[in-house]
Order: sequence, then structure tokens, then C-alpha cells
Amino acid sequence: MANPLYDRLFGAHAGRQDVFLQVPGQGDWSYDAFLRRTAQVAHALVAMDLAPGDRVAIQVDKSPEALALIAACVQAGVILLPLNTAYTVAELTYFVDNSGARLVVAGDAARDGIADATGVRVETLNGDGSGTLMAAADNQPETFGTVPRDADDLAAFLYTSGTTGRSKGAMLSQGNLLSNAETLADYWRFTADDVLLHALPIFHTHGLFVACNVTLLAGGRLVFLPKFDVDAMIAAMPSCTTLMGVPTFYTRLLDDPRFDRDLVAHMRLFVSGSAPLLAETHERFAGRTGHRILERYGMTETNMNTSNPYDGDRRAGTVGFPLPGVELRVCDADGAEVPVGEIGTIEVRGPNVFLGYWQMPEKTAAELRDDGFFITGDLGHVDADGYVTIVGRGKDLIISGGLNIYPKEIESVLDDVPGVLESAVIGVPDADFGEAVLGVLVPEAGVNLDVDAAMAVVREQLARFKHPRRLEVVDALPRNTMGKVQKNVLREMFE
Ligand code: MCA
Ligand code: AMP
Repeated sequence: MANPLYDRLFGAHAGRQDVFLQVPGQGDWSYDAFLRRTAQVAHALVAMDLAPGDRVAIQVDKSPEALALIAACVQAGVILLPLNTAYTVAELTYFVDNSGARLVVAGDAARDGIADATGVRVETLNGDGSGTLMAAADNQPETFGTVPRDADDLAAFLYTSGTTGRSKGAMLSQGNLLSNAETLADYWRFTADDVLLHALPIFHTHGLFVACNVTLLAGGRLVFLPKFDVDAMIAAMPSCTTLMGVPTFYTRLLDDPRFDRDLVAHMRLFVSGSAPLLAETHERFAGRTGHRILERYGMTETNMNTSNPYDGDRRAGTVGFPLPGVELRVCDADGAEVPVGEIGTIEVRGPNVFLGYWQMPEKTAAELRDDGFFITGDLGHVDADGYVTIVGRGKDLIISGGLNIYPKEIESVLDDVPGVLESAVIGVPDADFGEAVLGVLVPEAGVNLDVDAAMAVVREQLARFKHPRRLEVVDALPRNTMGKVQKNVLREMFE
């Protein structure tokens, strides 16, 4: 095939007049209309001098046009770099510099700041479909000669934070994305009759490469909500067959009495992932609706690794079995496999596993073994029936509402606040987000710390979702004999 990802996800639907995208309150897009817009945007990208292999950083609100831009990148062989809309200009500048992006597409509000900070060409695309990129696409032809690509060619960079230092660009190939979408569409029995209620952002693996790609591959329909909102979810549910969400979606839905058995009796499938779904939530959901949520486990670097079965026992608190084609082992620190049932680090290998971190060969070598297994950093075990359970994380990571937050990044900002001697950032249990960020500050001798001023510094530099919900001041951080900060002690103190 000429461009496997484009051909299978998009090209296969050429000329179809039935609805692909429904935006409540804003109208429908047929497959045909969507693909014609995609071709126009691909022409616009080429007219802006983008060549196959170039990178485009995309920080835009969710909209049909935003998805058309993503499809256009695939059609033009351009590598897409989807970015969280919450990122500040300071955060974004790093991604643009590091990736060597030749074009940034952002909303009107961020345009000037980004252009000044990066020096890279910026075009706009707003949630209402307006902006300079779309204006440039308007008069372009509605067909585009799809650029040939191989399965090994890069399709996307997704930036993922690390325990140390700056974010790394995970390089995902066409083959990584396509193979995983094929496996999932088959495993979860997606067909052209499926209508997926889409309320996730489209700048992460879950909302983009799982939800959109699986639906596209099956030729189904997306009901596209700009973001998660309980009222909008309940209003849209009757016309949908499937939902994919993070655990916060499910706890928020359960908190609403309108979310009941009648509302979802017609639904085919509820999928959860990106963060642990409490067994208690799984059971409460089953009791209320009669549906067992299907929990699966993935990562930015690997797409999806495991899933509970479609038929058969969806076991609460587990993430199911390795997907077909994915090998999973549980290892000790030396990479030796541990016996069944014992806890170790989860490693995975398969066509889903990324090609490495962009221009970071040492980091790639540290996480990808010579035999192709990727060291996930998640701690887990496999039981005698083959179900995988994740019990924790070896990496110092907080997952809040399905978004990953690395304490180190926030600590670096807090440590630079005048009057702060040192800081530690931890995750504490949160009923809504699963975990919430808490910062602990140690003042320099004799300083009376102004916590509000410290928060102001954080606000300026970091995206809102990373902001500590609380800052606490202590005289000293608890340390072990090696001098390492004991975060478990802090967690016990502030839980
Ligand atoms: C919003 N805020 C958050 C979060 N989201 N703070 C911490 N964690 C968050 N996740 C901020 C808002 O800016 C707001 O700030 C305040 O918290 C309350 O916002 P609220 O209106 O309650 O939040 P929301 O807008 O309703 O969003 C919550 C959400 C959303 C629906 C859970 O964060 C979401 O859609 N999360 C999904 C993330 C995702 O797609 N993860 C997949 C990653 P203020 O009060 O100042 O206004 S891919 C992945 O993990 C792997 C590959 C996998 O396995 O899938
Ligand atoms: P990221 O690579 O940033 O998208 O985040 C991936 C991480 O999310 C994994 O390494 C896990 O720690 C976590 N994760 C994803 N799905 C699940 C799940 N179903 N249960 C527990 N943790 C999960």
C-alpha cells in the first residue's frame, strides 16, 4: 500500500456520504466532506513548504478541522506533534525547539506569544474552524495525491515527561499506530455500526490513536464533544454505542442519578484506561448499569498493551491479557523474569512498541532492551489465569484525571522560587481525579515563605493541570540514611 495509515484509516472511506463526525449543536460531517477538507489542508501544508518528514506542532482546541489537520499530516507524510492545549508558551517552546518543528498551529490567543518565543512560523486554527490555516485551505483542490509512506516511517511524536530532565519525544511509526488500531478494533469488535461517544482530548494516545483510529478503521461514527461534560454526555448517550474514558469519566457519571440502567441499556461497550480504575468503581458501575467496564492498559510509547476480554470475565482491578501480538513479561531489576504471581516491572514487546526517543539515544537505550522489550516502569504481576494486574509505578509519576505529571518538573520550578530552600511534590488521593498534586516547601533559614507568591511562579510556567492543589511548608524534608527524600513519609503526613 502507498501510505498504509492514511489508506486504511481515511482513504478507505473515500466518497462515503454517511456521517463520520457529529458535533452536537454544530452539525454533521460526512466521511466525504471530512476527506475533502483533509485534502485541502494537505495542500495548504505543502504550499507552506512542508515536506514529508517535517514536523508540525499542533496545539489547538478539539474540532473536526483539528482532526482534518491531523489526517492531512498523515496524507502529506508530515510528522504530527499533538500538544496539550493547557501547555504554557514556556512549555510549548521546548517541544518546538526539541522537535525542530517547521510549523506551529495554535489558537488565536497563543499565536503571538508562540511566534515570539520560538521564531517558527505560526498558523492559527480555532475551535470554531476559523484561523489562517483554514483560510489558506479554503481555495485548495479537494483531492490530494497521498504521499507514499512505509510502515517504518514516522507518523507522530508524542512528548512524554521523564523522571529526570525534560520531556522526550516518543517516535511512533505508521506501523505502530496501524497495527495497534487493527488489533483493538478486532478485539473490541468495532464495526461500521458503532457510534463512539468521544469526550477525550485529541492530543493524547487515548483520545487520538485509540478512540479515533479504532472508529475510523471500522468505518464507524464519532460523536465529538469538545470536552467531558456530564450534561452533554447524558444527552449524547442515547445515540451512541460505545464510550472510551479515563476513570474520572466513570466516577463523575456515577455521581449523577440520571446515569442509570435505562440510559445505557442499548450501549455495547464501555472502555476505561490511562489510570487505574478502582475495583469499587467497576463494581458500582456494574450494579448501576448492568455493564462491566472493559479496562485496558497502555502507554504513550507503546499504545495499548493489554485488555480485559470482550467475551469472558472482565476482572475488576486487572488490566486483562496481553493483546494479540504483544508479548508481556514481568522482570526483576536485572531483566530476569520473575515467577508467576510475583511482582516485578512490566516489559512489553510487539509491533506497537515505539521506535525510540527523538534525538535521545541514551534514554532510548535505557528503556528499550536489546531484545526489543520496552521497560514500562509499571509494577505488576500476572496471575495463574494470565490476567495482568498493575500494583504501582516504579517511576515517580502522578496520574491526575488521566494526565501524567512528573514531580521533578514542578519541583524544579518550586526550587527556584526566592526563599525556597528545597521542595518535594507528591500525589495524594483525590476522589475526582484519582490523585492530586501536593507541594511541600522548605524555606531558607529565617524566611517566612509567601505561598501565594510561590503559586504565582508556578502558574506562569506550568500548565494548569500540573499546579499543586495545595502547598505546605515544613522545616525539613524527611530523608533516609542515603539522603533520599522519603516521599512515602510525606504521603502519610499529608494524605
Ligand atoms: C483539568 N484540570 C485538571 C485536570 N483536568 N487538574 C488536574 N488533573 C486533570 N486531569 C484543571 C482545570 O484546568 C481546572 O482548573 C480544574 O482542574 C478543574 O477542572 P474541571 O472542570 O473539573 O476539569 P475538566 O475540564 O472537567 O477535566 C477533567 C477531565 C480531563 C475530564 C478528567 O482532565 C480529561 O479529559 N482527562 C483525560 C486526559 C487523557 O486523555 N488522558 C489520556 C492520556 P481551574 O479550576 O483553575 O479552572 S494517554 C494515556 O494515558 C495512555 C496512553 C493510556 O493508557 O491511555
Ligand atoms: P502515558 O504514557 O503518559 O500516556 O501514561 C501511561 C501510564 O499510565 C502507564 O505507564 C501506567 O502507569 C498508566 N496507565 C495506563 N492505563 C492504566 C490502567 N488501566 N491502570 C493503571 N495504570 C494505567
